[in-house]
Amino acid sequence: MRRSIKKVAAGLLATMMIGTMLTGCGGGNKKDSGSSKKETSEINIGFSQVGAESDWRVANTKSMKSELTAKNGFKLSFADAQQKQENQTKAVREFITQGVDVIAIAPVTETGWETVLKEAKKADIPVITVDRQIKTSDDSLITAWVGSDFKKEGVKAAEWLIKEKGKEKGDVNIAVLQGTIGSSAEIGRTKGFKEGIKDQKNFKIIASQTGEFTQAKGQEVMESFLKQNKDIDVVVAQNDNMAFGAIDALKAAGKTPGKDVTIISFNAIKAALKKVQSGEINAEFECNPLHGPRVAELAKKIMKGEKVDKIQYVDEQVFTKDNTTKEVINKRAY
Ligand code: GYE
Repeated sequence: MRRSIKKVAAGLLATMMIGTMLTGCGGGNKKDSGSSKKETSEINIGFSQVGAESDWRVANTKSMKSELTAKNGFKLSFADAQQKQENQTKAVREFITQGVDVIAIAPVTETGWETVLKEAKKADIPVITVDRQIKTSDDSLITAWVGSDFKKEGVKAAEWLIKEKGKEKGDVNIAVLQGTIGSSAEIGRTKGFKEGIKDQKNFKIIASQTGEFTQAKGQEVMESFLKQNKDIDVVVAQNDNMAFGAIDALKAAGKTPGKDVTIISFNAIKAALKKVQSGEINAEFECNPLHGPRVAELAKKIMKGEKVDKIQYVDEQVFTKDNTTKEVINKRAY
């Protein structure tokens, strides 16, 4: 599709310039400029995914793969970075060499992207970020982003805990299982939660360490927390798989998760909602992984030269025992 765009681009330059002058919306991307595109040809899209570290991630990959299909007008090149940003940089460079039309990135970390994104811009390839965000000094390096407001999720978790335990007389000891350090999901959830509890003098974060968003590491870190601190009142797991690992560690230490220790988690995948219903997890802060349809729509619009919203947040809920009914669980797609 790119070659055909380049051919028509020169002829349309004058029209585009007039259009831009009239509407005043040039945008950082050349494909925002309103040139007509061949709607029938396939869109080559390269997607650099974080890895397969959690059930959330697996659901996210499934959603992307099931939308970016030949039937929907896409040719997908998929690259699994195995949680390593250097693999993502390599993948993006390969996509540039291949001459894809659009690059989608679910970034491991927020920073470290400047050079390779400049290379994509130079090659005139729009970049959509998915799920986590990227920090750049130049806004035009990213055409659009779709994902969750991680800081808001952290704030909501703090508000819930204040309602639950804010009036307790003694200290409330909190242990945090952080996600991948430097990922926007970890940064936002950590920041939001800390800010949310800052005026709550009896809330004490007594331990905080990364469990890399995986169940095995979540369990391992929880075991070491329990060795160091006997009186943990609350566990904040920044994703469900780490919460599952923490639950196993607590049980092995003779504690009843959800009763002896309050468990807060993020994502709200089906298996976690079942644990909310059974009482092992007390509160779930939803994070929707089903970004495939939005990314497909964005890519199509960008290729048609339509203007797109730069930032798209998805709506999210809080689940506790009261609203986690059988129907809610059965309806859950991930
Ligand atoms: O919570 C976790 C995954 O970036 C929102 O990454 C995502 C997080 C999600 O591994 O399960």
